Amino acid sequence: MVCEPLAACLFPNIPTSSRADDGTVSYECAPFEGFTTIPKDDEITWDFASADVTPECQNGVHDFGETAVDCGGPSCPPCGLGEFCAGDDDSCESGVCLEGACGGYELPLEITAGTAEAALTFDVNGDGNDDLIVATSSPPGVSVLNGNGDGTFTPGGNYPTEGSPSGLAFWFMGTADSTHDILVANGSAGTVSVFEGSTSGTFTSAGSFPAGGNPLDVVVARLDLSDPAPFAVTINSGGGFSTIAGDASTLLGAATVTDLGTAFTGIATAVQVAGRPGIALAGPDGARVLYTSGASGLLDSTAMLTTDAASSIAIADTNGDRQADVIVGHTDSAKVSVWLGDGAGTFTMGPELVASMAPVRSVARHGATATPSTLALAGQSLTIAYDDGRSVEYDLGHDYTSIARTSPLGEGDISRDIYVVGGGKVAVLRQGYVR
Ligand SMILES: [Ca+2]
Ligand SMILES: [Ca+2]
Ligand SMILES: [Ca+2]
Repeated sequence: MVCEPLAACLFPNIPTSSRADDGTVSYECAPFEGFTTIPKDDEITWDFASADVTPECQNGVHDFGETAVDCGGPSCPPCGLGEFCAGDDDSCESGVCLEGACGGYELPLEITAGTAEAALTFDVNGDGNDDLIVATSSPPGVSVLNGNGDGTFTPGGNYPTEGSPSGLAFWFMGTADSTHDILVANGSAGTVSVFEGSTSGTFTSAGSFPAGGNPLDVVVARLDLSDPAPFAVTINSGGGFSTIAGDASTLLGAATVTDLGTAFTGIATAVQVAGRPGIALAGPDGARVLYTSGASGLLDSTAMLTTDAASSIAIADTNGDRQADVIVGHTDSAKVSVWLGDGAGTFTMGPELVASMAPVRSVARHGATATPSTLALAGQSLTIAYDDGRSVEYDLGHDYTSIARTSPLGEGDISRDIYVVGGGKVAVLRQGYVR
């Protein structure tokens, strides 16, 4: 096989012809070379002199029309999750071939991360690789893990906080530089910490502010249409939620507590109703959207979505009509419900996605792939429900509690990979072979 001078090697570098009768295997580029964008101009034929095997499904050789070694193709058993499938659904046990991999992702890669409770992911140091910001409960603080680009991470900085950190958010409207600042919900300490990012990937504490309760999670929202200043919004373990006004660089310290008589467990932001901002809340009484009806009122209108007990909530436009929809994870059943917004405050029930047999713990939207999907974490599995109707379930082997936020606006992931966190671990599901 001659690699044309202007053609880059493809990844994975699979053989371009099946094993010939004389025991040779031809590759597009040198085997084991891996991905490169450098053009090749030499014909390379690797001679496996001792290779005297009959093409078949179980010979350890990629032959016989298989899509990966000993699986896929017209004659061999389908391939497992994460194996190469060449765009052929029928070559996958899961029935889903996306981005070149069965299921669309490689098998989950587990990272032990102290007492990790929550995580954000973005490229904090600008090297092009996702990094992880992990909230740890013991000792209370935030740890940075710098991604190496291959699913592994190198420890970065550690930044102490207080209490029992359990939620993280991007403070995306923070300082005027292009770095991402972060907020930490410090649980039992009753505070929210602010950390200012830098282009080198380090953070500086910008103070700790009373939350008006013990915050489980925090989001950042621009709530007042007449004022661009952001607010931190927390859900509190004792019930209700708090809003803390901020300015261009940090929080201002005065929390306003709203007690709706229920203890919310999930919060999401960036709902727009009639062009006005809002938040979405999930709890044992169901899921609702709170939004601002007037130019200057704060969250004075409510749209109830469902009274079924809900654990988690996410916001994204799931049907492409440019109106925010709400994704709800349920606790009494293993379902995920989608509520389609009309942009004027009415949400109608859309598709229902069954996640697994266990209560749903966390939902998220993942939009950074060719086929967008809705993610649901339930029991020890992550279900990826693609918009084209296909879905696939990954066994994670651990009770993860949440899907890491990757988008400052909370409008669906901007990272190609998927991160789940909880109980001292982080797992990375790396996107298939399109890299
Ligand atoms: Ca084979
Ligand atoms: Ca990075
Ligand atoms: Ca929509």
